[in-house]
Amino acid sequence: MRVLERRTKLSRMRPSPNPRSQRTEEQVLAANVDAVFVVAALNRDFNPRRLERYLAAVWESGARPVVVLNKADLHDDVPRAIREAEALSTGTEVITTSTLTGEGIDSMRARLKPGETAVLVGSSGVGKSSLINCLLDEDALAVRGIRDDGRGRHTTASRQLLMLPGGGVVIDTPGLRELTLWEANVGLERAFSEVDEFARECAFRNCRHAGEPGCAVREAIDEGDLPEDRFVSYQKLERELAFTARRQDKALEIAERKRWKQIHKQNRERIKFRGR
Ligand SMILES: Nc1nc2c(ncn2[C@@H]2O[C@H](COP(=O)(O)OP(=O)(O)OP(=O)(O)O)[C@@H](O)[C@H]2O)c(=O)[nH]1
Ligand SMILES: [Mg+2]
Ligand SMILES: [Zn+2]
Repeated sequence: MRVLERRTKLSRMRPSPNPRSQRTEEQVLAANVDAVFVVAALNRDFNPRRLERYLAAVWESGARPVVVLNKADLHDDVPRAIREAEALSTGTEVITTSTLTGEGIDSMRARLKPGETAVLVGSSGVGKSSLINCLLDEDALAVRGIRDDGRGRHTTASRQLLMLPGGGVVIDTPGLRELTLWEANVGLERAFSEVDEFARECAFRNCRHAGEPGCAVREAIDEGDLPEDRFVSYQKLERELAFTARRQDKALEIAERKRWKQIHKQNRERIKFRGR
């Protein structure tokens, strides 16, 4: 049997409880998965900017993203919610689910082929564990109690891997409070492919889209072809990535300096030893 190599890696910057002592470190959220279900809840907590951020990270990972809008039973205009989410999810499938009514569970199953692995990611309380229980058709995972308003609490404490009756594997993860991109050059381009397409039409190759003549991005915004907040969001993530990259370089530099100090120290000791 030939084992096909699967290499995907979903990462974020490791968050630190104390921002001042923040170490610049990668945290791998899932490795070698085929699909990532990005779960959001269709209630007041729905945050379009957060969804874009997740999608950039997933595209970068090499796995295919699927947007799952859960708690569809709580939304009074689901088609509109789908349209809005689709506008933020270029190239990504968007499905709606409800663990209460069972809506969309089959389409979620259909997104996972036998033998494939999928991970569910998203904020705490969006219903990741509840969705997996529905996929399994049994209450295998603990979910947050109805009476619990869940402020700041995480029900799932660690990753769990479960086999689906259909042959796939799903991984439940604890809810994420934040997702700072670690690296997402390809990811950002794919998650914002329409911005990228406009940018290709700019007169200058290194256009910053900040008022240069012949800027196709600005033109698209003025014409209403590109929502301004979508572009603002793209730029924000671009800046964030540049900032992280500088910190990564800095962290490398510090590690390198430490290494050289060590080498110099050893050399000095060797010289001292020889001198005796
Ligand atoms: N109305 C409604 N409530 C839901 C739905 N799915 C889940 N819930 C409720 O949402 C709450 C949170 O669900 P969980 O499955 O524990 O959420 P989670 O994403 O696993 O949360 P963490 O483990 O903390 O990351 C529970 O009270 C669920 O009963 C849904 O489709 N509709
Ligand atoms: Mg959970
Ligand atoms: Zn431009």
